[in-house]
Amino acid sequence: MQKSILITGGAGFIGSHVVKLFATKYPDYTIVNLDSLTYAGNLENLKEVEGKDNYHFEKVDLLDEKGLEEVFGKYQITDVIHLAAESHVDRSISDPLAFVKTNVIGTVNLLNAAKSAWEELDGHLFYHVSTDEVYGSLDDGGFFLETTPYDPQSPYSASKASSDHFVRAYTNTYGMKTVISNCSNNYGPNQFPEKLIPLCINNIKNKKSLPVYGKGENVRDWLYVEDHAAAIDIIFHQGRSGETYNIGGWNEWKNIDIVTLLCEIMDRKLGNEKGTSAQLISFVKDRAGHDLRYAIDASKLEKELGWKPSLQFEEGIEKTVDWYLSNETWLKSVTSGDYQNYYDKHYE
Ligand code: NAD
Ligand code: TDX
Repeated sequence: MQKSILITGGAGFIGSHVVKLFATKYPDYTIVNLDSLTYAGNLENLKEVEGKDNYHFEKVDLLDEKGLEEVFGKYQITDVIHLAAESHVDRSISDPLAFVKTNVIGTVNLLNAAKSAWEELDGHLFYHVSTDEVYGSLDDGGFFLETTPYDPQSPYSASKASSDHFVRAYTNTYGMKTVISNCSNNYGPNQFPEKLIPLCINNIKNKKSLPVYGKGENVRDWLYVEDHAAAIDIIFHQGRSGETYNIGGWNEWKNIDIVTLLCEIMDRKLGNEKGTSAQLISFVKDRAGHDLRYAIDASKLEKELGWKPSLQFEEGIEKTVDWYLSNETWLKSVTSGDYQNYYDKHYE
């Protein structure tokens, strides 16, 4: 059967890299990007594939059951890669219900649309892209394994954990073929500047303070976004149905060390005197319920499917800074209007 893949959230950060990879690498596949274009969705992220014969965009909300059904019918969708979500932890703290709606109800709507469209469930795959945050916080050392019990701590991670459970329930109850991957923190081009790395790059550029939550001691495991997209490609094609795969970069950093590194890189690139940007660092009120440490053990994916991160962090972060510095129009457009309101309310 000719593949016609529905990629949800394809106008967002990670989704746009997945859409670009699939539409370019697999010209025989039909790629349908379904996205409601929230504040985080931006068709500018997809300029490279716009106009390609095998690429289509549908502006549909996951809460619109009829709209989902129509897209499945119109393109005879054979498989789903589901990335659309509300993705920012801080926003989930101020508006948890929005996360229940999109991440939980939206995912169940999508599972239902797939189940009704696929008369025979065999031969179709529903791939759910999830996060390491479902496992909770590693306060006493160790790594997250695929068998680590779920222990979500924020409204965001609780909503993602719930959606993972629904995906598994559709396999167990209805026999739908599904796969889930849980990835660590992504960074790279096109990330919305509410997240730590692009927020700091943008603020250094504009000589604004760099808000570090608490003491900056929290640890995250960072992966370049194209390496995540490459892992999704491998898991989509070779992953075993019903399985979970953890994706991570073996690359743990304390927040304060990342912010300091960004200051050093930006000083060099902007021709500033050493130490200029570090003066912008400001320790602010901690995030409520802030998870201390995430760290992924990605051995299963590496051993079973042969995936490996391709970029060292130092190289990836240079590429990322270069991208933001040379895409000023993109950065300006996403940081105007609503972003300013969000920023002022959240940080001032
Ligand atoms: P993002 O916020 O950049 O993009 C989300 C996209 O989903 C946007 O294009 C938005 O318009 C769309 N969307 C939101 N609500 C929708 C709705 N109701 N209907 C249709 N479209 C909707 O997110 P991201 O950082 O690219 O994350 C993508 C996925 O990967 C998410 O499921 C997230 O949980 C997961 N994830 C992200 C990271 C990370 O570090 N960013 C790490 C692991 C997993
Ligand atoms: O202004 C800030 N100051 C700060 O100290 C922001 C925005 C963040 N932080 C801290 C909080 C975290 O410890 O930096 C760390 C990274 O924060 P985010 O970029 O908001 O990412 P995080 O909360 O770790 O979640 C991300 O990784 C997992 C994504 O947003 C999720 O979608 C993904 O599932």
